[in-house]
Amino acid sequence: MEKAYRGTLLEVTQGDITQSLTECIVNAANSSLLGGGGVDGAIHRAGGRRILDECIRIRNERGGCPVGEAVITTGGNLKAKYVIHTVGPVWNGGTGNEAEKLGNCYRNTLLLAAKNGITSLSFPNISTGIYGYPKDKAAVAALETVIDYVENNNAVMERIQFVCYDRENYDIYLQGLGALISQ
Ligand code: AR6
Repeated sequence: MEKAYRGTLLEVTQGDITQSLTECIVNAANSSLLGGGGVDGAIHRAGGRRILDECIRIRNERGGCPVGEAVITTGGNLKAKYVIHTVGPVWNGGTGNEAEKLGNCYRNTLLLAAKNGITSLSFPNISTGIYGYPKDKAAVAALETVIDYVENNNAVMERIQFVCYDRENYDIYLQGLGALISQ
């Protein structure tokens, strides 16, 4: 599904984000920036050593990446030229400002992308795997934040893709994007 909105093409797809053809893909990392399982593991495996080397350099300079913030590296061997690594919140029943923290991931990623002249990027469904964030609630935070960014930064991004790995997230995003943009 794709929808043009305020000069940006918003897309929902299902698949493996390491295969995305956007200029940048987003990683659901952890604060150590040293890799892990899930989409983080897949990106480091497909992107190779250069991504980890840059992550280690950033970690040495600023001690990792706090929840809600974002850092940028090369895309290494990926088709994407860049990877933006952001750290989602661990779901704690909704008692730890998780929605705000998750929104910060999407907002800070878009701000960092724009600062680097990136015009197309792909997001995974941050925090909805190992970090246990309920998929429907995570999609609301993601979509509302991205749409708010697009409304306030007309046509800065040409294309923003939501790459869903599982069918449940895919269906949630199809429904969510349709509902939010037809309003
Ligand atoms: N392409 C797109 N989406 C994927 C892929 C892929 N190749 N693989 C998994 N997903 P997760 P989190 C989806 O667990 O919850 C790591 O160890 C997955 O189905 O990757 O933010 C990090 O180092 C889910 O919907 O990230 C952290 O320690 C979504 O990506 C921790 O996990 C996010 O799931 C971060 O946990």
